[in-house]
Amino acid sequence: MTNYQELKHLAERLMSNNKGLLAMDESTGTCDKRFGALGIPQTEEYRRKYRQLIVTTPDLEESISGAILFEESLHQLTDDGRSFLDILQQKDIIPGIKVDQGTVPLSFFPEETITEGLDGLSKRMATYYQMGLRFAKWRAVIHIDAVLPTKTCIAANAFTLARYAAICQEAGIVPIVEPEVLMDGTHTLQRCAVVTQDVLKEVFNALYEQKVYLEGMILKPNMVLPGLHCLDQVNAEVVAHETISCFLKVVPAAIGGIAFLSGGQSPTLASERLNMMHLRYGAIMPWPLTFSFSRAIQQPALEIWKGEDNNIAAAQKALAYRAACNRAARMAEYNPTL
Ligand code: 5MM
Repeated sequence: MTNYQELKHLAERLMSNNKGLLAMDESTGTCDKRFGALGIPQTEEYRRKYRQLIVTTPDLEESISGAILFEESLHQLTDDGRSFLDILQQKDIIPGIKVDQGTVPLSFFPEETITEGLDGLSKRMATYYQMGLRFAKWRAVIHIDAVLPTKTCIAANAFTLARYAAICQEAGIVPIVEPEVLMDGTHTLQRCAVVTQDVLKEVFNALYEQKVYLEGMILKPNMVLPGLHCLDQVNAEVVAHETISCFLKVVPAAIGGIAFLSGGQSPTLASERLNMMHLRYGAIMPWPLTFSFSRAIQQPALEIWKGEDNNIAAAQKALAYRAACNRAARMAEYNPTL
């Protein structure tokens, strides 16, 4: 029987002490792209070395409550034979797992995608729970322009996200529900606000339909932003205002929390915008609000490391620093000059 209290408690732990989540769940293709751009060998051994660098970063646990892993990392060991899972647990960082199996074109809607991975998921969940994993993540990707996304795409992805979330909770695992409206494109901030609101409304309808326990789940959304190539860029005040206004309309107060993806924003912009949301709206937000960044925490460290052992310590400092910046942002204390 589903243990609702345990789910709620786990979600609270993930959101506690002003900490946030570290997404280190890049699939092999994504890792290859990021390594390739820096001349790092695109091999399993280098992915192991890199993730070893991350999990052994001193003081990471000061700012990070949970780490999202890619399946491959569940069985990887450090040079001295310790499992990544054990290291995270010893640091009191809750290990989680990306369980979706990536996106494919949505049939008859070639410009849009649907995320796969529901088949056999209940069985996989039981195994993950036994291994000590306590939360999971599933990402739906929503393309945006003047006409996209279609209603069909939103509905299909919302249904799939809700079905995944229900399967997680049945197994005692907290679902991170990630509907990502992409930042790529020339769309305006207002268009992103409309689409994000439509998507979230549909996602929460589907979650209700499938009886997902809101207190035992975390939403991982995009911030409301103008497209990367929109000529009309806006400051952090405007982003904070539009994002919080949008969420207040459609995100139930009952959920365990909100943890943003960074989506290709620079590390400093992502921190600055998170900071502004807390500074201006911290007193009225009904949900705990934090970060679940991958690139906005990892990118500076990856650029320092470049696959070289000599650079590990400096890369770890950069990683812990970006994580600490985001914890500060959650307290409205981020200052980019620190
Ligand atoms: C949007 O991507 C998620 C958050 O990362 P950013 O903060 O960099 O936007 C991230 O967790 C993503 O879901 C994983 O890296 C897995 O992505 P792929 O594309 O490899 O499945």
